[in-house]
Amino acid sequence: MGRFKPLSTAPVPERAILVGVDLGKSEWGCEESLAELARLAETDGAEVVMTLTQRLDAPVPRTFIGRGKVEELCGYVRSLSADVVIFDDELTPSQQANLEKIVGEPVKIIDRTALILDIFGVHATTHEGRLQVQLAQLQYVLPRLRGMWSHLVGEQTRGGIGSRFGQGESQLEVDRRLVRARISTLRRELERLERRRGVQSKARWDSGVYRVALVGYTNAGKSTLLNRLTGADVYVRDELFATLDPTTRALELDEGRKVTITDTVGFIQKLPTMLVESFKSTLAEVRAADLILLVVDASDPHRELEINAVRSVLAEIGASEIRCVTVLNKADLLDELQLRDAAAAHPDAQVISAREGTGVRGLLYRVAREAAAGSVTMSVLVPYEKGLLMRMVHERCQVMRETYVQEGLLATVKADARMARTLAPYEASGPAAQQQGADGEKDGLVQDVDDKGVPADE
Ligand SMILES: Nc1nc2c(ncn2[C@@H]2O[C@H](COP(=O)(O)OP(=O)(O)OP(=O)(O)O)[C@@H](O)[C@H]2O)c(=O)[nH]1
Ligand SMILES: [Mg+2]
Repeated sequence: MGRFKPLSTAPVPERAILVGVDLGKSEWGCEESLAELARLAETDGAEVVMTLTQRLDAPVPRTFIGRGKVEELCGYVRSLSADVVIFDDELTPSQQANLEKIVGEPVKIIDRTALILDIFGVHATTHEGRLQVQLAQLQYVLPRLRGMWSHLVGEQTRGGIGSRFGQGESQLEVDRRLVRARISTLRRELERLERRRGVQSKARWDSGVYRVALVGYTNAGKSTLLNRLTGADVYVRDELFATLDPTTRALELDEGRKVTITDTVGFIQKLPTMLVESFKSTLAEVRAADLILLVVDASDPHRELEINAVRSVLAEIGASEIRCVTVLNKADLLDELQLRDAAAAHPDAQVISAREGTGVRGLLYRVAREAAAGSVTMSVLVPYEKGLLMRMVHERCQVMRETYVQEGLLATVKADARMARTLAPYEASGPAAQQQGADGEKDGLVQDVDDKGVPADE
């Protein structure tokens, strides 16, 4: 009977030792950064069994940490039966190889970057997201290729791989070539997808609509806010990098204007450069925004550091010029004094709780104000056959008064710069427009701006 007892399929968490080096340079203390690394490790399904730190002026070239520390590490790996050692900073390929040799198989030596790449691999759900992660993983792997990563490249390389070390130079060269080839294929495929998306968004009726992007440190509550604002159903979890793929939803403001709002990948300190590079198309959503809502977990003790980390990624992706409003989220976790402090540190911020819904109306009002800023008031006469344009007037402008006259829709609107350009050819300066201003209200033709604003012909 016992012979066919099924094996347990529940994954056993890998036992991880975390290693941090305090170089005395970073804004983030070594302890804080390691605490975050521990959360990343747990998100990736590991169990942290110990943390080791060392104070150094500069990393040791051969092994990153000093010789004595390496010995100490080896001791802990044995006594705690660790499966993996995770360094908080990026190791060079040779440091990684040297450490692996000293600590010995089958213990894996990885760094923060590899860990983040692993989490991304699990959380990417769209085709494009997966390709982006794969590209970043292969770029990470290429200089570290010693045989053990080749399974990532595809079936064709599996046969030749024996052990991790001591394989022939030629096989390694073959592997490298395959990885490089795969990298260029992925790049081409991503470019193709990006082009196609560009074409699609040009064709979409809402291109040119005011765009809001939710940006923030991972776990700040971006997806919760999107869900709250639009009734979307984006994955929310108390884990890091819960969301990778961008989700965009339309949102109608009280004054009738439609905006789109996009939730996307969270940022983190020491965000691997190759990830920023590979996620170009995802991050393009941020760059294309008219307004960034920088969502902050106001209850996090590292709030200010997180804001700085987000700002520096924004600068890195060329988005620092975009209008940005800070949103202090999770206000429900703060007491009155803390709330006052947070608001004093960010006097221009909107304070909300995405989970409870408090402050969300104020936030929407703020978005409406931002969207209206820089708008111009103009009178337009849109012919009846321009159905799409009429719809745009209702959904993207604030309509102050409107009259249906013989030639079409005569309206006085507040339009943002983009809409003003679109509407310029239809600007009404003739007597009809002036008439509207003079007696529109009297003749009863002025209609209230209705909520939907969608003409019946669409
Ligand atoms: N108490 C409280 N918790 C919140 C609030 N907003 C979000 N959370 C919680 O914070 C955690 C992270 O929320 P998400 O919305 O997934 O955060 P995110 O910014 O999308 O995170 P990533 O996708 O991982 O970058 C979840 O457990 C949420 O329930 C809030 O206003 N108050
Ligand atoms: Mg999210």
